[in-house]
Amino acid sequence: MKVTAKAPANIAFIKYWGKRNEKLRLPANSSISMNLSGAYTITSVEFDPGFKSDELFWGKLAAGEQETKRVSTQLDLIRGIAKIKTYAKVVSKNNFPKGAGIASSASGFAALTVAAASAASLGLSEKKLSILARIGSGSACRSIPDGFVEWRTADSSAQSYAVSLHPPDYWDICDLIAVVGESSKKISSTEGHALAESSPFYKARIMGMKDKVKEMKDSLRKKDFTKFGEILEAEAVNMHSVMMTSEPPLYYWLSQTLEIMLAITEWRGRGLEAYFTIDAGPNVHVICEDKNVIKVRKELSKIKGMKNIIECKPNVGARVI
Ligand code: 2P0
Repeated sequence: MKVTAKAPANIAFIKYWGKRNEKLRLPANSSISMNLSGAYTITSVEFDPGFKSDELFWGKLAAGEQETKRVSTQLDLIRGIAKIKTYAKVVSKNNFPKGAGIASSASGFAALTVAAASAASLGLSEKKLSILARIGSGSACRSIPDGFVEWRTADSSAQSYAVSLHPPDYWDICDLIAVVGESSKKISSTEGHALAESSPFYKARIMGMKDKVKEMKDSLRKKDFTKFGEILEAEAVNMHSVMMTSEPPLYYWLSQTLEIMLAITEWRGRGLEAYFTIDAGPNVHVICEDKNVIKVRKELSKIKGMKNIIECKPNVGARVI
């Protein structure tokens, strides 16, 4: 049976960086994110008794051995639950650059999990799908539920999954992704997570996380955009401080990244309210209220080296299409 699913990338407001269990991808702390309308993966999975092995394609292009192996491991989880041994052909497409810090593994593993579970005729709950997606790639569990999402940390796999805090139409905010670098990162997020503990700042980061998650949830509940933005920026810089001080250090920013961060601060000084956050890459997610999208876009397009601006509204989670 062949099934196609679509899953959004998500932007973390409170980040996942560091794991308490690497194999199960149990995060060191809870995280909060928003699913994105403008950045998604569409994946089809076809199980066929005639196939001799799992095959993965990026559109028409056959994927490399390592990527195919990671996808096969995820399919094994689904096959284990469905009690089948059938191999699959997987065809996946993103509408945005892969591996450049725009959460392609999140949308990718969420779409793969939903498509494969459905193709194997498993009627799994959102919770179960989120747990399975998490084992494929941590941040993928947040691309399963709708809208604004919390992924809870826990000691056991069965307790660590993502839930929707608010639906997509809850808040009229927008994420303008300022794309300044499109090349794949040299050190994967999985490798990066493993380095987090080597930073002298990591312990302090984790100690403050519970309060920060609570404050972020409060600001969402109150729709307090200023408070939300302050927490958002401080959190992004906090995570990147850990990245830059790990051994070896991870520098994800380009000169344009800092240029945009400084520009946003300057806009606020003259009354245009927007805030930044940055994942494991050089691209800057600029969050503003809908009423300011046109102005923010105009300011962003003045910045040299801007390759693309991807406009994203809050979105639903992964779905069979
Ligand atoms: C996040 N990132 O919360 C953080 C912010 C990047 C920076 O989750 O090893 O690809 O597959 O579980 O999910 C990127 O890490 O790592 C990530 P794995 P993942 O969105």
